[in-house]
Amino acid sequence: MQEKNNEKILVIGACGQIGVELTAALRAKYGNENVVASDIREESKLIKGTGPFVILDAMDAEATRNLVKKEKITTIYLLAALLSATGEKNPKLAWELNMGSLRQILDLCVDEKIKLFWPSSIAVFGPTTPRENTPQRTVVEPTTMYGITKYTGELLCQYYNRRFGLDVRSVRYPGLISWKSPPGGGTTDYAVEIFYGAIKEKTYTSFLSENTYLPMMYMDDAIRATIEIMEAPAEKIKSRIAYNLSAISFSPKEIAESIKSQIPDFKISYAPDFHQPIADSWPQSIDDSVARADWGWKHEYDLEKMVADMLKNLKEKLKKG
Ligand code: AKB
Repeated sequence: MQEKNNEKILVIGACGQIGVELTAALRAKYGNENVVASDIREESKLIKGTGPFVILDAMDAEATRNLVKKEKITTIYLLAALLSATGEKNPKLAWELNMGSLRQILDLCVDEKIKLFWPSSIAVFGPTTPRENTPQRTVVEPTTMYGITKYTGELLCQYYNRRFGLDVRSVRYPGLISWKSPPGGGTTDYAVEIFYGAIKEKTYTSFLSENTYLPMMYMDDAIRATIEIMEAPAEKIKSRIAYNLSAISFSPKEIAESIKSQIPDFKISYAPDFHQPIADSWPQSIDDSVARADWGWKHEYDLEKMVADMLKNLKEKLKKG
């Protein structure tokens, strides 16, 4: 159901894995014309024709400011980023894009009194962090450039909130699993690729070893969490450092077994590569009790429910071609 209010939203990075689904969810809620989608890439066919779209480089402060003023934007979701695996291939660009976009948008949001969502990640944690049920507040020494940008970003967001009163909110996404739009450049991407392999070829070679446990979440839960934290009353957002967010934790072997229960002749093999040390530096599971207590976060999808939904929807999508 559409909500009547004066929200005018800008999604930056709207053609990425999260962006296309978040844009669609926000448009369904706030009205198509009230959600401006933007990306440096051409418009994704998944959102084409559903509302306004603008080509925008998230590092271009002047163009962003002009757009925000022209459209009278009240809320920004800044999703443009280089993820962990791509970030290790190009650490300089990861720093420039992830930090450059955030800095300019934080300043813009202060000037124009805009509310901001900026995603963090489990990548803020490192090998010295407790790996199981990682608490909200713990040792944070990331070893990837992506993780370094995410933790620096968290500190910046907290600084802008304390210093300038900016209403900026953030969560630490785990690996996100979705069928509508593919992920790009993450260490957790195997958990999406495996479904394509299972449906198309009944086989998949995992770039992570069989017992590599990582925190994961189905996209439906992630989108709901994003909108819920943004809609929560400000007094409930007690932490302006990103909230731990959790749903499922599994290994390649476990997800393969779950897929096998529906595709019995599916076979998985393992060829760990440069992604493995990144995964090994991250937590295996996350304690998100603070998000649950502060703004009522609750996940809906467990492994079985997620696998069933992925297989059903991805099979239909691939059939349509
Ligand atoms: C990645 O693997 O880089 C991302 C993340 C966990 O933030 N999916």
